[in-house]
Amino acid sequence: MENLSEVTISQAIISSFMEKLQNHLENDVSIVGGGPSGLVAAYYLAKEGYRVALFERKLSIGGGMWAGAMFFNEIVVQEMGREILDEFGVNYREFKPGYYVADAVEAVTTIASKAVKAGATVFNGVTAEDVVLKRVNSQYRVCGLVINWSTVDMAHLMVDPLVVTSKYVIDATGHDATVVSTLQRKAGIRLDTETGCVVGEKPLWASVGEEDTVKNSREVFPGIFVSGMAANATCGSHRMGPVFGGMLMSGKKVASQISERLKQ
Ligand code: 48F
Repeated sequence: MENLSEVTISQAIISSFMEKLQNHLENDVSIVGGGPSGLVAAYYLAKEGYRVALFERKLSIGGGMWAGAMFFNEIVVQEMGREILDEFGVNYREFKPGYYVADAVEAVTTIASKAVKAGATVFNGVTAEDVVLKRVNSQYRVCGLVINWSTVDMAHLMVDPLVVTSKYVIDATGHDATVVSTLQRKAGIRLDTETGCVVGEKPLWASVGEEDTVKNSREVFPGIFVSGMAANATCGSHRMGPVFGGMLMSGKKVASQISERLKQ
């Protein structure tokens, strides 16, 4: 029998996690939300060599993609987005012309694995509770995230958070658009939307929702981009239900927009 030291096991975990966290106190891109759009964005940005941290408040990443629809764990991807399934190596089959189905568990695990192997670091069980806002060249700009253990919030404990800085932040938090919703409540903040605030999502309309989720994936305040369902909630478009091409394309689009900025 091997003589295992319990203390060494603990030391390994603590020192390795601390190193990971220290390495991500200053990021090129901090992504909030590990659903499909956040994971895809993480993959493309990490692949280009940027320092990317993804914060997910739940224990598991994958967001709304795990369960397909009503726990029928299959996802539908239309023509838009098929190239991303190909690029990630997710298997799918054609159900009818233009409608492809994939196993939801394979889709999540493959996309997540590719993102992590490309170099993105995932911090699960961590909630982004606010943003860091600074005046840069006489303009306010989001410069990072205020983070805390999700368990602190769940237990209603008063524990001060930590802060990570970031050149860009992506709100990929799904229907609730939690990061920009928090930002818009601050005095003097006006988002780049029709109302200056989070407009709110409209009822389900698959084709319009899907097109808009890509269109609306953009910077809505200096330093912060929205992607996926958070983009439609922020800009006031429709939800789309269990079709995922738009989510995947949205993550790719914000990654490319941010990459262009980082190169400037
Ligand atoms: O909702 P979600 O999967 O986001 P998405 O990428 O994809 C939407 C689809 O899954 C589906 C849909 C497509 O037909 O409409 O809903 O837009 O994942 C969002 C993730 O963000 C996490 C949340 O737990 C979920 O896993 N999240 C939300 N707020 C925070 C957060 C926060 N403040 N801090 C950290 N994580």
